[in-house]
Amino acid sequence: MRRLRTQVAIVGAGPSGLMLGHILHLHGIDSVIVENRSQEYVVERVRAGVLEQGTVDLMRDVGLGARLAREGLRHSGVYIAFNGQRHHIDMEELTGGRAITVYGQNEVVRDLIDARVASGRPLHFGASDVAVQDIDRERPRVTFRLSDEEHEVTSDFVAGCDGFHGICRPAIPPTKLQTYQREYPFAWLGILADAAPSSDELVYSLHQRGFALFSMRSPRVTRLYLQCATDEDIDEWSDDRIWSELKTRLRTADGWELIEGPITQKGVTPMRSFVAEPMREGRLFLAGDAAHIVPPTGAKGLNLAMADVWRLGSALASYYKSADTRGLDTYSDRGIRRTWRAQRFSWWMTSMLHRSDSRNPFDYKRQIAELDYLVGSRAAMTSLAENYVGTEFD
Ligand code: RFL
Ligand code: PHB
Repeated sequence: MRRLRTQVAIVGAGPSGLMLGHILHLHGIDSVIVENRSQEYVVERVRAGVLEQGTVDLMRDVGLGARLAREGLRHSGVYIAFNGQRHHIDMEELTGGRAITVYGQNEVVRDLIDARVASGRPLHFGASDVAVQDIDRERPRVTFRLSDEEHEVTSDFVAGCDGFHGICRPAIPPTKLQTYQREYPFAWLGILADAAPSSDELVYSLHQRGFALFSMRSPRVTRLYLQCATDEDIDEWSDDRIWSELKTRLRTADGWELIEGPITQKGVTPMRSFVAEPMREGRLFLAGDAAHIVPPTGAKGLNLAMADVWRLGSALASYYKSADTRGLDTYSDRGIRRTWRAQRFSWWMTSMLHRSDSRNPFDYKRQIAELDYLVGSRAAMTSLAENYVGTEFD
């Protein structure tokens, strides 16, 4: 058995665990990061692509803004399409200068792993049997197995950054945790294609046949999504069928057309809303997807995770600097408030843009009326823009 001592034991090397480790490092606080997957898996996993202004600012403030500034694609607006028309929402103008940046979650993770390696602090991939113990005691522990050797990390605090299917949230006794959730009767089929983006900004579209989203990763790579069934069999979607469906759902009367290219990745993503309250039990703090899941239509998941670890990192820094526990004591309440704001927005975007009951045309007509109001009202567009670019981290 190898015994290690650290200040903060971090479970999970996704964006939240890695960013927390980096913030702590900048404050001279020691941490051990334990991840059950391989480094390659964590880096290659295709996920989010839209960074809020607050996330971009955080990357810059922690010294990781250079590649993001060079390679990230700043978008000052977004398109909403319905009834064959595309409507532009100028988010930058409506929010007094805020915007989003397209930069793959893979790239964020790559930058964070490079920074961790450069710091020389421990980061263990491929751990098995990860478990947390004694979260209500002075010295909580994380145990795991690495290359057949047992490890035990004794810490002051444990950060549960291990995503929705992790082991930290279930370590909290069910009597102390309240959960709220909602499943949606549809999913997303997502693809990556080696094709130049045919629009300079994202296009969210509601079509009679369902939702479609045009996004991108770089000047050479397009990312696209289609609403599909929750039990959709990806093998029934040939590349031709995917392109044909995307073209049908995204075509608009202004002549805008998709540029096709070889599909390099495809997958089906379920949609759910989930909140666990509180985000803290004893010396265990939950952050990111371990505490909450939003449907991807609002592009909020990664950004919520970043807001969590920004708060947690600052709270731990105050604690170690001056024994000030106020940040730790308010961590959960502040996070829950932000989470419900993001839930509300993500639910609203999702329900406005997806077809949930194709047999009854009432909802579709109502959704079209809502979209029509949205693109015709500066107040409504401002509300969307403020939420989409994200409020300041608080
Ligand atoms: P992650 O990324 O799930 O990382 C958790 C890490 O913990 C590891 N882990 C364990 N480690 C040790 N022991 C265990 N027992 C463990 N169990 C799990 C996992 O292997 C993993 O490495 O959570 P984190 O760090 O909180 O980050 C959250 C984000 O990944 C997530 O919210 C976003 O990807 C959501 N999301 C989007 N968010 C946005 O802000 N903008 C977007 O445009 C956006 N698009 C998306 C998305 C998520 C998607 N999918 C696939 C769910 C698009 C999609 C399709
Ligand atoms: C993406 O590019 O992957 C993406 C963009 C916007 C969303 C969700 C995902 O709302």
